[in-house]
Amino acid sequence: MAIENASTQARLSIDFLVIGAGVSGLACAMALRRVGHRVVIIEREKEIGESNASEAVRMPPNLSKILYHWDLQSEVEAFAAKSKAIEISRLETGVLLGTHDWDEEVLRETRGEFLFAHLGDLRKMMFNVALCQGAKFRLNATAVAVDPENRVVTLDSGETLTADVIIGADGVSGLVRPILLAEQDIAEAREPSLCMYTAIVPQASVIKDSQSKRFFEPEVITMFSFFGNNQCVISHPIGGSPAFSFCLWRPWDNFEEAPEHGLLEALEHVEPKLKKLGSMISSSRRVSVFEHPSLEDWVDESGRMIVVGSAAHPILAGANQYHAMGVEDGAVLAKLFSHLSTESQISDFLYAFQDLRQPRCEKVLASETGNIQYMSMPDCPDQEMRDQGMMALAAAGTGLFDVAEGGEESPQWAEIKDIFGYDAEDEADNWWVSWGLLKQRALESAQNCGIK
Ligand SMILES: *[C@@H]1O[C@H](CO)[C@@H](O)[C@H](O)[C@H]1NC(C)=O
Ligand SMILES: *[C@@H]1O[C@H](CO)[C@@H](O)[C@H](O)[C@H]1NC(C)=O
Ligand SMILES: *[C@H]1O[C@H](CO)[C@@H](O)[C@H](O)[C@H]1NC(C)=O
Repeated sequence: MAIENASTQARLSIDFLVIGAGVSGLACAMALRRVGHRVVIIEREKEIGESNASEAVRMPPNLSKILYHWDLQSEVEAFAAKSKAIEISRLETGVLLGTHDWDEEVLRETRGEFLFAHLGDLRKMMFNVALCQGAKFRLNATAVAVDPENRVVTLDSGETLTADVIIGADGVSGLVRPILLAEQDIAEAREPSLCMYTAIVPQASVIKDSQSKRFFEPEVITMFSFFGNNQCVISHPIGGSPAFSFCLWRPWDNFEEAPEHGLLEALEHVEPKLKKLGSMISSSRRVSVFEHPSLEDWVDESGRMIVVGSAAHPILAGANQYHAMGVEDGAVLAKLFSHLSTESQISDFLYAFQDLRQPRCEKVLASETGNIQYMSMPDCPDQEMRDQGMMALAAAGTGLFDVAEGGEESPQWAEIKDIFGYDAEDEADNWWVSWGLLKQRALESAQNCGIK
C-alpha cells in the first residue's frame, strides 16, 4: 500500500487521542501520522465498518482530492464508482428538468472526482491505512468520561488513557460536544425539522427490472436527483459490492416507530420508475434531521481538547459534503501540526484550526441546507420558475451549470465550484505563512535574546 509521500515532519512529535473512528476521526489519524505525530483511536465497534456496511457515501471532489493527495487513488478506485453526470427530474411526474456532465469542468477545476461507495468500504480502507502508518486502535472500547483539564479519557473497562491533545470525533451525540456546549451555555437542538430515509438496493434487483435498469448504466454512472413537492430524492449506483443508493428527505413525520410506513407514504405519488425502485427496498433507515446550534468555540477551555467532524459542525444527514468536511478537518489539523516545534504552539494551532474551518463549514452547511430546500420547494410560482428555467437550458442543449452563450455563470455553478474547489491544505499553509511563522520567529528571536 502506497502511503508514504513527502510531507513535512513536525519537529516536535506529540500524542493525540482520538475519540471515534468515523470518517473524521480516521482522517485525523491518517493525516497526523503522515506528519509524525503519535495517535491512539478509541472506537466502540469491534470491527471497523461493520455497522455502516450498508450505508452509501458520496465523496465530492474536495474529499477525493485529499485522498488522492495522500497517494490513495488506487485504494479508493478499488471500491468506489466514478460519477459522470447528474440528471434532475420532477419527483411526481418524472419530467426531465436538466442534465449535466461532471467530468469536463468540475473535475478539471477541482482536481478531484465525484465518487460513490459504501461507507463501510471507505472506513475500512482508512482504518487499514492508518494502521499501516502506525496509528494505534482501541477497538471494542467506549469512552465514558473525559477530563480535558488533565487530558484523561476513561474507557468503559475502567482503564484511563492520556495524551497531549484530545480530539472529539465522536459525532453530534457523542461525549465531547456536550462538554463544549455546557461550557458555552448552549442548548442542543431537540426539535427535528426534516427526516431522511435511506436504503440500499442490490444491483441485481435493479438491473433485472426493465423499468429500473436505466438507473444503472455502467458507462455513465449518474446521480439521479428528483425535485418534488415538499420532498426530494437523490439516488445513484455505488461501487464495491454493486448496489444502488436511495436517499429521500421530507418534513419530519411521525413514523419513527415504523419507518417502512413513512417511506411507503412518501413514495405513494412518485413517478413509476422510482416507485418501482422503492418497492425493491427491503430495509430502510429513518434519520431525524435537526438544525443544530453552532458551537462558538471548538476548543475546550483547557486549550487541549478540540472537536472535529459532526461533533464540531453537524451538517444535515445525507448531504454531499457530510463526510468531506470531516476529511478536510483532518487535512487542515495535520497541516498545522506539521509545523509544531514547541509545546506552547499546541493551543495556538487548535485555535487556528477553528479559525480556518469554522467559516468554511458554516458556508457549506448553509449551501447544503439551501440545496435540500431548493430541491424540495413546495409547488408554487417560484418552483414553476425554477423548473421552467432549468428546462429552457436543457432545451437549448446547455448543461445545467454551464454558462449560457454570452451569459453569466449561474449562481449554483459558482457555488459548486467554490465548495468543490476549496483546497483544505492550501488554506492551512496560508495561515502558517502569514501568522504561524511570524509568531514562531518572534518567539525564536525572544529566546535568542534570552527573554522567556
Ligand atoms: C454508522 O453506524 C452507527 C451505528 O449503527 C450509527 O450510529 C452511525 O450514525 C452510522 N454512521 C453514519 C454516518 O450514518
Ligand atoms: C468486547 O468487550 C467486552 C467487554 O467490554 C467483552 O466482553 C467482549 O468479549 C469484547 N469483544 C471482543 C470481540 O473483543
Ligand atoms: C471543494 O471543492 C470546491 C470546488 O472546487 C473548492 O472550492 C473547495 O475548496 C473544495 N474543498 C476542499 C476542502 O478541498
